[in-house]
Amino acid sequence: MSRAPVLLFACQGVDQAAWLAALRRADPGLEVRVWPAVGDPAEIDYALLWKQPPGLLDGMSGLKAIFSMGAGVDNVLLDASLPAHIPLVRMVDPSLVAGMVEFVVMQVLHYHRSMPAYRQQQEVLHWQPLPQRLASERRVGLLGLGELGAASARALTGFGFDVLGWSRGPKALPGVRCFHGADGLRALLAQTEILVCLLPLTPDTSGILNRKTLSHLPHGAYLINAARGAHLVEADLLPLLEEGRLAAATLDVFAVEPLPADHPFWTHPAITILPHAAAQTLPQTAAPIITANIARHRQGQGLSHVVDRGRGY
Ligand code: NDP
Ligand code: OXD
Repeated sequence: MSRAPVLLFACQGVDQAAWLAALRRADPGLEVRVWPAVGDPAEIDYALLWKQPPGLLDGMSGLKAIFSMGAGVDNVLLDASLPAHIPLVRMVDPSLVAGMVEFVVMQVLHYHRSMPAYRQQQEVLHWQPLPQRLASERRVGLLGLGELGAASARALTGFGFDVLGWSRGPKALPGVRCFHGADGLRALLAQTEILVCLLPLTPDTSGILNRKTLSHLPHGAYLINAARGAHLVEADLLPLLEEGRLAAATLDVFAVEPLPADHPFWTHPAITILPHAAAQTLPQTAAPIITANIARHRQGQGLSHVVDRGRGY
């Protein structure tokens, strides 16, 4: 490729100006075209996608790699016409990982230190210290031990929590009780007081947070879903809260986003809602990661963080 490489930018719901400036800063030699101003489709070498319209890459005969702006590629893969032979690269960015670790630690501490109960007491002007538990006496279960799950596990063990983790294959992480497979999931859930979902959304994990699985949790457990809305069977959540199986839930992601105004989750006192903001891909750190990967590819080296299409993550 002797001409400047061309990157197609087709990302919805992001700060486009900030991204274009960051990509320009990261590699002034990269030509960035913003969809739908594609020009000659055959000239597109790389595509950066997020919630792109289906069929967008049709006719891009020179395409060499597809980049997902997010760590999760489920929305990019929704496009059935996405060329299967072109490598799909997901976002792995230490800043994104740090953002998720902050979020997980914040929410775990919120429940561990009884903040919902103190809030309720404040509302009725009630002054009453509640029993305080040691972190080592609190069992936190992480579903997913990848980039985000493993880093969250490390941070939580640093606080002294009793951390359990679940992955697809067997894993060994210092200070973490690791489980895998269907039996492993049941064993983890039975011991988990605060459950954090950091799984990719695949056919195997869709709906994994449902009445049957969550009923393995001890009474009064907490749920934090920072992965994808479709991991949770939403209709099962309210009964689980009413029965007390779950004491509260923090949800960052939803089956339909933005969460519709009439959705019952908005006003439920035991549900904390965030607008898919647990950890954002920031252009100032992510753009150089993408351009460095493109540069490596142009030098004939392999791309980093290519998705295994068979596994779906
Ligand atoms: P990784 O691919 O690094 O890790 C995925 C983990 O999930 C791995 O440990 C993997 O197991 C495990 N896993 C996958 N499938 C299964 C299964 N069927 N059973 C058990 N374990 C399974 O992903 P990341 O950590 O980078 O990201 C995880 C997800 O977080 C993303 O896919 C995205 O959906 C979500 N996310 C949400 C954000 C937000 O703001 N809310 C921001 C960024 C990401 P194994 O190790 O054995 O392969
Ligand atoms: C991601 C996300 O997958 O922001 O990176 O959800």
